[in-house]
Amino acid sequence: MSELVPPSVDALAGVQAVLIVGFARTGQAVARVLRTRNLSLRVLDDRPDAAAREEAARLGIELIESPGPLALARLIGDADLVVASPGVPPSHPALGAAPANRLVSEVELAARLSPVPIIAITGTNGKTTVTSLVAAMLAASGRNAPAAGNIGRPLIDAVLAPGVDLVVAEVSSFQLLYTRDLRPTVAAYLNFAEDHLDWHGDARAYAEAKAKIFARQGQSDVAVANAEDEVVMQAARAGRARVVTFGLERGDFHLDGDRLLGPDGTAYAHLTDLPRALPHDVQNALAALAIARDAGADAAACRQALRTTTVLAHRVELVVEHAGVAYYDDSKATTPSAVAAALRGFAGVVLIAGGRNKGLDLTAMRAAAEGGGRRRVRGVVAIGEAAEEVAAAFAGYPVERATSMRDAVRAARALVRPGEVVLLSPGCASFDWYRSYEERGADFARIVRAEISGEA
Ligand code: UMA
Repeated sequence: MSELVPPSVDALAGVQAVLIVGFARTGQAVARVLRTRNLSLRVLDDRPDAAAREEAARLGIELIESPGPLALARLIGDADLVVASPGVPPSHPALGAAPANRLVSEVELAARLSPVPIIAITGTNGKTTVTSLVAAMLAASGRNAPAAGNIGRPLIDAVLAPGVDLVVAEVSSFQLLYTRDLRPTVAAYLNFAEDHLDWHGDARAYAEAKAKIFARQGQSDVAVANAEDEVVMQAARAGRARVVTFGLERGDFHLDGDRLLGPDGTAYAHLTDLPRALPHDVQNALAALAIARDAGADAAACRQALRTTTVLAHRVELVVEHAGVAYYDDSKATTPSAVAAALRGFAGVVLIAGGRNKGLDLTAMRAAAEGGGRRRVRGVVAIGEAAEEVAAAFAGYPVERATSMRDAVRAARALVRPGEVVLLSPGCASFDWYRSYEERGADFARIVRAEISGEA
């Protein structure tokens, strides 16, 4: 186990005026914390909703909406610190204008203010699952270790909550970009595939942001890395922390036959003990074990958590089985690499894919569908703004186009045969048709159930 040392740089030395950019969940949590510290606070939001306006009024903070260039220059000039919400892109004029040494993400601010150690978990896929599993393993070991960050609760809220021993933070590339002093006691980088190119600009910028998770670690810290992912391993080796690896075939934590083993030969589970054992489920379990053990969880607690945690919603979640066909909601898969991870678990799939492409190469979905010399996809239903790109990626396959989720489900049901699965795994964001991937998945599940019961 690594030494648990809290980061202790005082973020607020010399800071009098703070500008918060983005005033939703994150910005509001930052404001509530900073308001107690006698600072001059302002918030900027281009499209505040009613709740944001109300909260600004309640806190007595000036909310500036879509300032013009002159007003923006003045706002930035007046601020000693600019705190960026994760969803505000680097191309935003406020972030472009802020001097680099005064610009921080909320995760950076939380790390600087944190009195407790932070376990940080990043990667393109599996972050939320691994974060929840690690938090469950630590909780079962008697530690007060809430999950926070990209998983939903702003990190700044969790690190300053009373009675907390340590925090398990899911961190996205958005949250890592403007970090400098973040030094997780245990940092994990699960895997790398292209994502969010519309936000970061290119794959290199995205990879550089992710690699920051290890950059400030010292020798007493632990870097947990995927032994089977070269981008991840390079980032881990470039840091100073002790590297602990995981992987299906190789790594300190690995799969041996049907057993999940630790570096000293400790067996944590058989595949049949896991609630579901698709290849990516096993990778996630091995990663969680590596992280939790190095953060101080007991072996028995880890075993218990592995057996009892449930599959998170919209992640290859079984909706229903009917007439020999299983319907899965994998709406959380917003990248081709996440689609690939889901496809590896199945043989005959009718895939519903598409939505709003995040600037990614969708042909990667086809490569995954044909990986290992097996044709995993038998038919495709292309949806949303990216329907034509999906159809092009799967040229030569039976492809139907659908202009609503109901049409998509009907088209998939017409294509699928008994023994196969219908998998909603879009490889794209949901924002063309929905407000969130959750809404998309829920709509899919509702329509599937309605169509089936209509037939029964
Ligand atoms: N805004 C602007 N100008 C812009 C963009 C946004 O003013 O150009 C304003 C919006 O009007 C809005 C606010 O910024 O009022 C939204 O900020 P935000 O997008 O950072 O939303 P939060 O509610 O603060 O949620 C963020 C994360 N959202 C994103 O990264 C997009 C949440 O992750 C996270 O849980 C939360 O902080 C806690 O700190 C969500 C997410 O979708 C789950 N993450 C992405 C993913 O998982 O793929 C990375």
